[in-house]
Amino acid sequence: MTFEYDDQNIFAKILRGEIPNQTIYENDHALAFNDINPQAPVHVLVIPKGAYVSLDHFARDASPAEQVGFMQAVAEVCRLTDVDQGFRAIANARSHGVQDVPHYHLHIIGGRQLGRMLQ
Ligand code: D5M
Repeated sequence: MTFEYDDQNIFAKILRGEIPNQTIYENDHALAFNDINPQAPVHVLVIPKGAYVSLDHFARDASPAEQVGFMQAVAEVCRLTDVDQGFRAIANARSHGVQDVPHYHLHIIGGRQLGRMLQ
């Protein structure tokens, strides 16, 4: 698998400051911001600052520091938002996964009772 990163994707533009975002948390390696089309009271996207297309790209090629920084951002999002009663984390990948934005992002969705996804 080769990963080709399109630096004109919308999250690359957010990282470059070309498009505004509602930031929840930021560190050296990751940015977390509100989804523009929220599916629940809490719907935050956590993205790495590096140029990774998808979860498998990030897991394969990101450095340990980037991976730790990303997971620290996930922890901070969970601390800063109302997900004490639970949440769902979703990473869509490529066409079968219905990924619209080709920069790896983890959806953190919560703040209400969610439906069962898998039977
Ligand atoms: O989901 C991509 C997600 O990205 C989708 O839930 C909308 C969100 N999105 C798109 N543009 C923006 C901006 N500008 N700000 C915040 N959120 C945005 P996917 O997993 O790729 O299908």
